[in-house]
Amino acid sequence: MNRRVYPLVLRERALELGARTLIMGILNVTPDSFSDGGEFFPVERAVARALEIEAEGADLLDIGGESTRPGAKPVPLEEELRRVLPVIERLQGRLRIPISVDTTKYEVARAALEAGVAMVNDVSGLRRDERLADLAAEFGAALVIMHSRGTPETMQDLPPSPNILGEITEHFAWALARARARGVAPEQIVLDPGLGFGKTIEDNLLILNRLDRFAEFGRPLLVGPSRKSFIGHLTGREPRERVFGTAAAVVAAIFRGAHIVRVHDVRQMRDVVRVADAILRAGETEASRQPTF
Ligand code: HH2
Repeated sequence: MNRRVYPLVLRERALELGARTLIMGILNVTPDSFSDGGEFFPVERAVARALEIEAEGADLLDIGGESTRPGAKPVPLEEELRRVLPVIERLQGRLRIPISVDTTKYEVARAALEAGVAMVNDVSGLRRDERLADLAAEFGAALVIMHSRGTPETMQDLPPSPNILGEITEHFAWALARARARGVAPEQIVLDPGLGFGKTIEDNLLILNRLDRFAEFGRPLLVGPSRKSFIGHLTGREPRERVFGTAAAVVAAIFRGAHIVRVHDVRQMRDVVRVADAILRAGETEASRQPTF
């Protein structure tokens, strides 16, 4: 399979997505995240982990202050700001890789952009507040539009979707139109089917298996399988023990066209991605050697 190459604009930078898989390293500055809860909560530890994530080979750093694990309670605005802003501010000028803020709140996204982040990762995919698109347009920042069923608080109580791929496709079409209407250029947008967000185990597996169908939107794809519960279900392992399961999902995603993988275990996934990318490229070279008739 040939992965399509796209430019991605992140404020003053432009990245070429698709020639190799980019790694987005996760930094959860929360006391209750599902897989690394509390570990990086104090500011100093969060900053140290951010620098380590870059050193381990991440291409992007995603900082979040609100846990989105199933059943998580929403975090008040002031608290979310108190968690993420000092970390973003302390990282200015200390990281070479672009920073993304994982938030659904307008005020948090604005403050993070003013502090220098280059990307807004909206797990509500503009459903919570379309003004996140206005911010992406105003700052020229990249915008991740993710699909979620319900909110983290409610998503496990929803009945399963009768057609998860159709539901995601419909959401992408809607959100892309909303983003365009609010002045966001296509080159600023990344799409993410939102593994684990109100999806059944079978849904998550199907999304990975059919990821290539979302190529129809002509935008790069981000996938976040890292340590998620469908991997726990298949392996019987606790979140921190899901590194090999995550690796399998990362390779599958790459072979179905993922441009960015969002992971906790950056050091390990760097090797996984390198090998998978090399195999993918070998396939492409082989295809280009075929005689044409
Ligand atoms: N998953 C989580 C959070 N943010 N953003 C994108 N774009 N895609 C994802 O799949 C995604 C995301 C949930 O994982 P994690 O950050 O590890 O946990 P928590 O939300 O509990 O902090």
